[in-house]
Amino acid sequence: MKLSLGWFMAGVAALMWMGSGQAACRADLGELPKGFAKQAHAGQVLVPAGWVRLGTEDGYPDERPAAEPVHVKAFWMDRTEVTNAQFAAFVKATGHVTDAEKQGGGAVFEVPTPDALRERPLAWWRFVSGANWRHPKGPDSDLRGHWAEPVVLVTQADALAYAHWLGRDLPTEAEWEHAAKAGRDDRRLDAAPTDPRGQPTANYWQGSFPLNDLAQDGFAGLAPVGCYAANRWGLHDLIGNAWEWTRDVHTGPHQSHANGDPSLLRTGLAKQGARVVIKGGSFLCSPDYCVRYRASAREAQEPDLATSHVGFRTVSRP
Ligand SMILES: [Ca+2]
Repeated sequence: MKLSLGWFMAGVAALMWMGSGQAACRADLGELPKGFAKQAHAGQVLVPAGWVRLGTEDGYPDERPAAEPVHVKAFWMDRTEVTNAQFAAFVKATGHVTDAEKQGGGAVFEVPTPDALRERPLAWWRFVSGANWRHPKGPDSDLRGHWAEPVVLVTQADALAYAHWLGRDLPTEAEWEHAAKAGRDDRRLDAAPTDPRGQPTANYWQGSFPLNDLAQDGFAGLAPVGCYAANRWGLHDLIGNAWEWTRDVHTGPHQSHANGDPSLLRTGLAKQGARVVIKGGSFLCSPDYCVRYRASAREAQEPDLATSHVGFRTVSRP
């Protein structure tokens, strides 16, 4: 087999990266978790009950104020983001047709030209006809070699359909943030995820966004799940890689005294026009633009818009 120079250099970069002290990346083709779709908690770990202070004083306005700690009951959570292989098994079993397939496409990140960047805001996003979870960059792309990456181009409804198929749910924001903080309440939670030598410990964007992704973390774009060390509760990639859907409506900043709009909470899910909370940041979050590779960070997302940087993981409650 003839290998191009590009492939060779990519291999050298990957070896250097794996030799840098991070957990070696599982280079499998998307193995399903042991007992998948048969055992109740396949692929999950038990997140212990505990108290978590939601939000921070050091982040964006909608992360403030850091509230009084809330108690979260124990629950099971997927060890990693749901992969393309897992989602494919769901689609095969149920015939589920995703929203992006019904809508004819989704929002896809593309590195813009400098000219495009000058001509329109958010020039790095484009609605690509034919983009969906099977064809994440458009009709000419497919999942070969990407089965172990998080499924993306899925809406909140798609994510809930998958979760319900397994008898599970999406996490609430409090559950998600409790799992990501894992009992910590220190200022390092608000810093870019790096080891003491400054090496990235999650998949985000190093370099100047959106033109130059240096991929010092080993990946430009999505990484296979589980490439980076787990947190102290055994959970991988809560920070970075793909944003993750929660089931919570975004009602504004953490202000326990705010009146808000109670109707948003009617079903616990999105009403027409409401946005929902996504957590964790993605491979696109950079220190110079979207500093959301942090447990407290949150974003309000249209629940019915499929994009190439939002995936999910599921939870089970006892
Ligand atoms: Ca990266």
